Amino acid sequence: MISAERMGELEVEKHANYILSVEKKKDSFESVVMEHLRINGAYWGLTTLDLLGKIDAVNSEEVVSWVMKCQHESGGFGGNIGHDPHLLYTLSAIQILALFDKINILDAEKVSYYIASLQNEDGSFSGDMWGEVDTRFSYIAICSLALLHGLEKIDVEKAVKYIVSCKNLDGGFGCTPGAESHAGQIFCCVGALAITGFLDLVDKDLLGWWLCERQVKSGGLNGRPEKLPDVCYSWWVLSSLIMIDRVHWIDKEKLVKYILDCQDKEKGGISDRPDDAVDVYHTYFGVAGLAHLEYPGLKAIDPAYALPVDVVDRIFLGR
Ligand code: GRG
Repeated sequence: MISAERMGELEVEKHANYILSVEKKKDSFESVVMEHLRINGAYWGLTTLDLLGKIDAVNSEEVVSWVMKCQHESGGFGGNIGHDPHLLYTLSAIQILALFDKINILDAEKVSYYIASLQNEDGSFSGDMWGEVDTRFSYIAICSLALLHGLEKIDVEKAVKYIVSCKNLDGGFGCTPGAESHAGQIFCCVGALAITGFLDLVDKDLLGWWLCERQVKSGGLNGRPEKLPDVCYSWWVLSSLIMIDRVHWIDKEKLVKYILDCQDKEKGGISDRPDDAVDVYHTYFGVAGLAHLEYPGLKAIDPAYALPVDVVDRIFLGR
């Protein structure tokens, strides 16, 4: 493990205060643009606080009661109270409840039925009733149902076949068959295959090579060839590399430095690239990336479920 002194300082207190302040400033630019996906923002912010050891600063009863108000009669969740349900928001709702050990207040049958109803004949998943298909939704359905112990509600074999049909010659995966490989979609496909126990369908050396080539001179990672680095890929790329056992193929020390360079050292928060404006999304994936890099003092995070390891253990091992 690399010592904190050699790596530079993570501004733990400032990042925690930044996350808590975004929630309080309801009229701020960030709060307003996040209004429709508030539940995603809450998952990013709360998971960050948990990784930093600061989740006790939050009133969990208030959060849980708000999350439950975002549930639609179909069983799915909207991004905010009164908004239409979508798989994107349903996973965040389940993850937030998991953080507070409150999954049991859900009617798991109802939520699982909503998710299963979005599986298509070819095994793919639509995000909601309007039908857009994307491997993001395959991951979300599989991850959500696994957390609810309800994977038997879908045709897992067909779901896996569809994901494999999105695999490209470079070893990566895209959002639909034939679509360009992208680190975000690779995370989704590898995560879904990890959760269902089909990682043997990944060409680990070929994909590992493509993923470690995402590291650029500054130490940061991009999401596909010729693109700019972005802190969020510290999550999408590193999680994928960990799941296929190839994380030692990147320069960890340089990536830690890149993430730390993206901090707002005065006001807290992390941005996509050094000196850009911070937001909750990049703060989460920066901190989660550092957790994957074993930065001292952070909780470990599970690369497939995107939840702290102790939360995942509580769900699957009952401890
Ligand atoms: C629980 C962690 C978690 C995820 C839920 C929504 C989801 C499942 C996964 C999203 C995966 C994804 C597609 C991530 C990429 C996001 C991103 C930065 C897209 C930007 O794409 P471009 O083309 O950017 O604008 P580049 O970097 O290619 O220039």
